[in-house]
Amino acid sequence: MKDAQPRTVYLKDYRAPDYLVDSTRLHFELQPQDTLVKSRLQIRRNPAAESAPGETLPPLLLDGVDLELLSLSIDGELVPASRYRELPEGLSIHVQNPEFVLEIHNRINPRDNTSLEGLYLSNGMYCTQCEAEGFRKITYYPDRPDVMSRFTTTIVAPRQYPVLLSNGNQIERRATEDGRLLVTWEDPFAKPAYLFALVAGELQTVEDSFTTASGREVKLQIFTEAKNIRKCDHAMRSLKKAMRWDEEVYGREYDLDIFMVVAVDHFNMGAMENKGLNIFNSACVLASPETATDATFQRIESIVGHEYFHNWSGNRVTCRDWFQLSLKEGFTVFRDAEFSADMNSRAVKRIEDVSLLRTAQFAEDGGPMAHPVRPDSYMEISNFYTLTVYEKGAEVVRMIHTLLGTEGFRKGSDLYFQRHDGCAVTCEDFVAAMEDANGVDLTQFRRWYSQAGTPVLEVSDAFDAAHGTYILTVRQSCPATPGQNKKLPFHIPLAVGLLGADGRDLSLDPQGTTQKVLQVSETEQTFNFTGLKEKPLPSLLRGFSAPVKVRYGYSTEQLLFLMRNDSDEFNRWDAGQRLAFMALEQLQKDYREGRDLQLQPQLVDAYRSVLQNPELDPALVAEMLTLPSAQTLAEQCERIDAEAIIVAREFARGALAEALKGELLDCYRRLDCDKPYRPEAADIAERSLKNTCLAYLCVTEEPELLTLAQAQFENAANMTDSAAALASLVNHAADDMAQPALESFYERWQQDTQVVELWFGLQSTSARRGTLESVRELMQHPAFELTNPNKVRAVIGGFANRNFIQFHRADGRGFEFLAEQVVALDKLNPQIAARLVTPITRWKKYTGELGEKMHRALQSVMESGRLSRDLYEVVSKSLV
Ligand code: B3K
Ligand code: ZN
Repeated sequence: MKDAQPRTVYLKDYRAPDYLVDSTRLHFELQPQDTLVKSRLQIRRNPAAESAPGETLPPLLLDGVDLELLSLSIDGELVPASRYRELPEGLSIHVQNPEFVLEIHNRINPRDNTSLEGLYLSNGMYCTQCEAEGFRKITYYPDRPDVMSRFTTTIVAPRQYPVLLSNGNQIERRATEDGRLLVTWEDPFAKPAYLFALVAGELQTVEDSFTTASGREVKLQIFTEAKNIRKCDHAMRSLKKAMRWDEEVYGREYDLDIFMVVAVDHFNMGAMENKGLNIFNSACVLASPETATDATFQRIESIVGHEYFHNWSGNRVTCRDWFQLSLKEGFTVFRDAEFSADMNSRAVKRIEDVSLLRTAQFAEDGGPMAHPVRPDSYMEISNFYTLTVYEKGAEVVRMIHTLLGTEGFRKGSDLYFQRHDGCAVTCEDFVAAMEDANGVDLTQFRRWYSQAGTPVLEVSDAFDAAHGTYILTVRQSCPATPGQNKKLPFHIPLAVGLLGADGRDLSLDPQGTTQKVLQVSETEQTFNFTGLKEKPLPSLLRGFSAPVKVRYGYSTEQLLFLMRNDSDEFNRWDAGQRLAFMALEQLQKDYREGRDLQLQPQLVDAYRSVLQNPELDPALVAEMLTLPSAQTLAEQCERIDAEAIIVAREFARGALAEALKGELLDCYRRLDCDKPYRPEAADIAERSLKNTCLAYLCVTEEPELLTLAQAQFENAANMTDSAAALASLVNHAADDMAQPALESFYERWQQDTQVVELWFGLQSTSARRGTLESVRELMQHPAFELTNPNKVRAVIGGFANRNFIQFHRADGRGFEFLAEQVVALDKLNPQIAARLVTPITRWKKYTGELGEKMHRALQSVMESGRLSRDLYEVVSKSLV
C-alpha cells in the first residue's frame, strides 16, 4: 500500500522528462503469485529536457511500487548496486551514456493485488489497469504520460489461458518448449504506459467487422466469460454506431486493423481506453433485455462510445501531465454526450447530464475538495477523476462549441488533431487550436480551466416602454473555494430567448433570430433588446449554455407560462424544476415553523397538464414529473436541514400522487402493453413514463395500486419493467408483499452477476426504516465481496449516495457505518475507499447535530490508523 506521505505535486513544477523511451519490449510469464516481468527499454536523453550548463547526465528516475527487483542491466552488463538506489517508490540509476538499453527483471503478485491497479486477477482472469499510475505496479518505468514509446509485448502462460491479449496486432503465437502458450503483440503507435493493457483468460468472443470510410476492414471482438456470451450484442451495435459517428461528425477513422473489448468483473471504474484493447467493467458492457434495464442499455452505448472516442481524444493526442486530464476527459465526455444525444432524445440527454452536474458537480465545487477543471496540485491523482474534470470539463468544451458554432468547432478540432497527432499536450494547446482555426481570442475564457467554483448570475430586467427597449442586467460572482478567495469574471455564453404574451418567441433582430448568445464577461453588464412592443418574459440559459446558477425573480405564473410555452425543451423542464423547488422550499419552511403542510395547488395543476399533454415526448413528461432529488435540494441550500428536506419532498410526492391518481392511472394503463422489448428511444421513453406513473401510484400505498406493481413484477418480460415494479414494492409495500418478491427475484437471477448487483442496489436504496440493518446483512450475503467494487457500490455506495433518507437517519448510525466500511476498504482498495467517503466530507454544510455526527464519523476515519495516500488526501482536506 502507498503510504500517507502528504507529498503534494504541483503543476507549476512540471519539467520535461530527462530521458525518452523509444521502444519498450515486455515479456510476461504469468503465475498468480509470482509473475515474472522482463522489460527491455531503448532509452535516450531527451533533447528538449532542461539541463544546467556543464551538467553531467542526470540520473534516470524510474517509478516502481510493490515490485521485487531481480536484476538490472545496461547495454548487457549487470548494473552494480553502487550505481543505483532503490527509492520508496522507484529507482534512481546513475547513467553514463546519453543512449542505452536498460533491461530489468522483476516479480509481481497479481493474486494479492486487491487495489485493481497494475496487473491483477479477476475471477481467474489476468487483467491490467494502468491509468493513471498503475504501470509502475507492473515494472520500473518512467510512468508519466509525456513519455511515449512503441510497445511489443510477449505473454507466456499455462495452457488454461488460451486467450492472451495486449495492444496492437498479434505477431506471434506458439507453444513453448515446456508446453506453455506464447503470444506476442506489437503496437505500431507510440503511447504512454497508462494505455498499456494485458489480458489472459479462458474467454469466449463475439466477432464482427467494420469498414471505415476509407474502405479499411477492422476486426471487432468482444471477449467475455462463456456464460455472458449472449450479452454482447448491444455493445457491439453501439461500437459500430460510435465508429460511424466519429467519422461523420469529426472525420476521425479508426487506425488499427483490430479493436478488442474485454469484460471484467472486478474494475474500479466504468471502462478503460487502452490502445486497441479496451477493458470494461462487466456492468458497463454486458446486457440483454431480460437482465438489463433501459438505463443500463443507454449507459453501455455511451461508455462504449466514450472509450472508442478516446482513440483520438486521448490516445492519438494524449495529456502532457495529469493536471491536463480534462484535455482528454472533458473533450471525450462532450463527444459521448453529443453521440448519445444524436442516437436518442437530445433534450432528455441534456436534462440527465445537467441534473448530474447540478447535484453532484455543484456540490463538489462547493465542497472541501473543490478544484479547477485543470487542478493546480494533487496528492494522489486518482482523486482527481472527478465530476469537475469530467462533466464540468465537458461543459467547458460545450461552451467553446457554443461560441464557435458547429463548423467553427470542427475547424478547431481538425486543427487540434492535425497539429498534435502523436503528441502529449495541454489544455492550453486545445484552446489555442480552437482560437487559431477561428481567429478568435479566448484569453478570458481560459479562466474556466483555472478557477474553481460555480459562478452565479443574478439577472434583473426593465422595460423602457417609450423606446420599446428591454434591458437585461447580468451580475456575475463566484464563491471562494479552497486556495482561491478572489475570482476574476468568467466569459459566459448566456443563451436567451424572449417570450411574448402569446407564448411565442419574439424576433430579436430584423432577420427574425429568436435566440441570442449573450457574451457575459464583466462583473456587471447590461444587454438591450430593441423594437419590442411589450415587456417580454426571458427564457434564460437555454439548453444550459454554461455551468452556472442563474437567479431571476420568476413568479409562479411566469414559471407556469414557461413550462407551457418555452420553445426550448430544456428550459421547459427547468421552469418546472424551479417551480417545484419554490414549492418545496415553502414546505420546508412551514415544517420548520410548525405549520400544517400544503402543496401549492399550481404545482399540482402544472403536473396535471404535463401529464395530459399528448404533444410532449413521454420521456420528457417523465422528467418533468420528477421532483428535484433530495440531493439536488440539499446542494441548493446554504445550510442543509436534511430532516426538513426529507419531510417536504415526501409530503409533496404523496400529495401529487393523491391529487393526480386518476390521471396517473390512465397514463399507466395506456402505456402498459406487452410490446416486444427494443432498447430504442421511443420505447424507452414510454417505459420511463409508465414506470414514473407506477412509482407515484405506489407512493399512496393503497393495496390495489400496489397490486399493479405486483402484477407488473410477475408478468414483466424485460428487466426495466421488472426492476421498476420491484423498486416500488420494496419502497412502499408491506414486508409480506415485498419480501417474497425480493426472494423470487434472487432465486431466478442468482447466477447473473449484473442482476444480483441490481438486486443489492434495490435494497440498499430502500427508503424504509431498517435499511441500514439490511445493508449490514447484505454484506454477509454469499454474493457480496468487499474486494469487488461493483458490489461495494451497489450495497455501501447505494446506501450512502442514493438513499438520502436512510443515510441521514437522525442517530448518525448511517455515517458511522460508512466510516467503518471506508476504513476496512482502504486496506484493500484505496481508490474505492477515497471515493466512497465523499458523503461525509460535506459535514460543514449540515445544520445541528447531524452535522456534528457526520464530522465525528469523518474524524474517526482519520484516527483509525495509517491511511492510504488516496484516503488521506480526501479526509485531511475535508477536516479543515
Ligand atoms: N480513462 C479512464 C479512467 C481511468 C481512471 C483511473 N483511476 C476511463 C475513462 O474516462 O474513459
Ligand atoms: Zn474517459
